[in-house]
Amino acid sequence: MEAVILDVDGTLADSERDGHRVAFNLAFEEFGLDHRWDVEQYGRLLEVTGGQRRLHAYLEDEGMDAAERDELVPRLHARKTELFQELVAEGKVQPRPGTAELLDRLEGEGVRLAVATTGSRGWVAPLLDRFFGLDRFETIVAGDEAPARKPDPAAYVMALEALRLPPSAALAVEDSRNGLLAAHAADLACVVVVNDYTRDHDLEGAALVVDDFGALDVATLRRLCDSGDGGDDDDGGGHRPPA
Ligand code: XBP
Ligand code: MG
Repeated sequence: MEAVILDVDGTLADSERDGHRVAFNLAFEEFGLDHRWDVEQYGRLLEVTGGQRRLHAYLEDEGMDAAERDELVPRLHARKTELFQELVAEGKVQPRPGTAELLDRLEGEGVRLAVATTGSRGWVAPLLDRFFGLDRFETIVAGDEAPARKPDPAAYVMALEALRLPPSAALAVEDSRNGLLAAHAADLACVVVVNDYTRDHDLEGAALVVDDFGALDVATLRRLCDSGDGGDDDDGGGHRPPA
């Protein structure tokens, strides 16, 4: 294992319930809209990755036509991104326990670090810099750069290209089914660290599912990455979920 590629929302950062969800609600309020996403409803809305896509899906369900959504969503989402950054700066969003320690241990053993997230670069870079220091990630692929969002593999494929590594030399760390599917579609083995929103997801095919980062050490990650056969799908082995 030469590199670990980490997801952000729900994985490196406990960012959804008290971060993005609150930022969306504050943006709705500022725009004079009476929508409010409660914790349980937001868990369902997370099935749609990407904040703008999530807003489009929700507002379409609420009966807003495409023309009005096309005008509103970019503005609403841009403000939401600013509000989310303010929440991060106020300490309302924290790294998940054990993440900084794991990154230290990985670096200590010469493992290269990268990020592949659906989130917007506008908040991704400042959050990673605040929590971990930006320069420790050799490459960061955010939702803006990837042509498609998870479960599409684009972010992971781009991260592997930037690392100049085959999927067999890297391991993905995710929190959700969409993230696991994206990693597998990029032929990466994937460890899932679940959270309250993703504990009940179908995580079939994950190399390992754990409740927190305390259960992860470099030797375990190395074993899980190196146990695959390069993801050769023909024999049904490797990193892809069982057929
Ligand atoms: C999670 C997402 C993101 C965040 C909101 O991304 O789907 O859309 O919910 O961020 P990941 P934006 O788990 O891949 O990090 O509003 O910037 O999209
Ligand atoms: Mg995630």
